[in-house]
Parts: sequence; C-alpha cells; structure tokens
Amino acid sequence: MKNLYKDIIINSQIAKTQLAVLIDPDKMEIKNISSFIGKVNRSIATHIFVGGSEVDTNIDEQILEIKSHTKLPVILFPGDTNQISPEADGILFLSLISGRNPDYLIGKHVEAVPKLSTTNLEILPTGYLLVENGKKTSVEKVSKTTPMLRADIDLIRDTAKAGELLGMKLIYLEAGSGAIQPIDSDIISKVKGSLNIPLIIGGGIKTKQDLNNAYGAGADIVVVGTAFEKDESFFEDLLKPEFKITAN
Ligand code: 1GP
Repeated sequence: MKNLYKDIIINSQIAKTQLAVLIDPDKMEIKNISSFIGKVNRSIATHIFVGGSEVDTNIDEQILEIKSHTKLPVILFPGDTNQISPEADGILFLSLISGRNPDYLIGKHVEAVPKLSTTNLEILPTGYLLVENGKKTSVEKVSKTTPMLRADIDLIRDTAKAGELLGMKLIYLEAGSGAIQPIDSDIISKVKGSLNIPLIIGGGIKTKQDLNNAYGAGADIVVVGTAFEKDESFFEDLLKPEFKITAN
C-alpha cells in the first residue's frame, strides 16, 4: 500500500520537484496509453492524476492500463462521483471552496461515500480554489460557481487557509484546464506563506518557465495536462537526468 500523503509531505520537506501529469480519460485512447506513459516514466513526473470535469468514460480499464506501464502513483482527480475507480491508488477528495455551490462543498461527497467505502483508495481531502484566467473554464460551467478574482489575493489566501483550518490536507489553486494565464507567482507565494500543508498549482502551465515560476513561488506539486495532450515533445524538456543525451 502506498503512503501518498506521507510521500508528498516528505518530498515537500526535501524540496523534491513534484510534477503531476493529468490524463483526461475522454481524451486518451487506450491504445495510446502505453507510449504516453513511457514518456511520463522517462520524465521527472512523480504522480499521474486521472480525471476531468466532464468525463463520460468508464475509467477502470484506462487506469489498469496506466498502472500496467508505470510504478508512479495514480491519483483520481474527479469531476464527479462516476470517476471513482477502485483501481487507482488515491483520490483528491475535492471541496470547491472558492465557490458556494453546496453540491461541490458537501453534496457530491456524501454521494461518494458508499462507493469509496468499497475501495482501498487513500483519501486526500483537498481544498480546491478556482481562480479566473481570462476565459470561462469547464469547472466554472459544470460547478456553476464563479472563480475568484486574481486581484483578490488576500481573499484567495484566506480561503485557502480556511480550507486548512477545516482539516483539508492539500490546497489546489486551479486556473482551469487550458487556462490562458497560469496562476500568478504573487498569488502562489502569498497563499504558500500562510499554509502549513502542501500546495498544488494547475491550469495553463505550458512551458518549463511556467513550471519554474510555480515552483519558485512555492508550489509543492504542479499539474500539467493540456500541454502534454497538445505536444508530447514537452516531455523532452522534462527528462530525468539519466535519460538526457549529453554531448560527449
Ligand atoms: C486542470 O489543473 C489542471 O484541472 C491542468 O490544467 O490542462 O491547463 O494543464 P492544464
């Protein structure tokens, strides 16, 4: 059994780069998983997240296929209860604390309990905050909540801190899948400065520079999905040292 949360904490303490590759099951065909995961394995990625806001697929088969090609932990990042799979290692048990829709604060969680109680998934209670990025994202549409304004940095910080004080184990600042602008460094550093739990950053991270900005500002885990879906050569920029070809 994996100790997902303990490992995240240890990695954060030793400042190990933690990168989660997000796979949206609706966008990944089973036949392509093996080659995609091969690239993930050669990269610095430490986690695989699986999920999306509008997933229709039965994800058990995809997770089994992913797990047959990697030892990296597979963590569900569910948009709804239909994305709970016993085949994964853990689940981000997300509360959308930037919004005020009771379904995404507690309703879906209650619905999830019967399903979760039949699994061995490690549950990672996560405060999830959606921050505006210049275009309407699927999280906003599906959850019918309004993202927080980038200018409201103190409110973003206090919302994240309230999540921690409620007992959440992780905070996830989300700009939304395919965001034009990732979460600003000053928001990351302000939120990080108030938290005693790990901080996840995702949405719109497309370049190594974006990644470095997020880590530099204090992100413990950065999530990348769309950039890998659009161009798998991005993995080449993120190779583990042993896979790098040197000049001599
Ligand atoms: C989306 O934070 C994740 O929920 C990742 O976003 O697809 O833009 O990388 P991208």
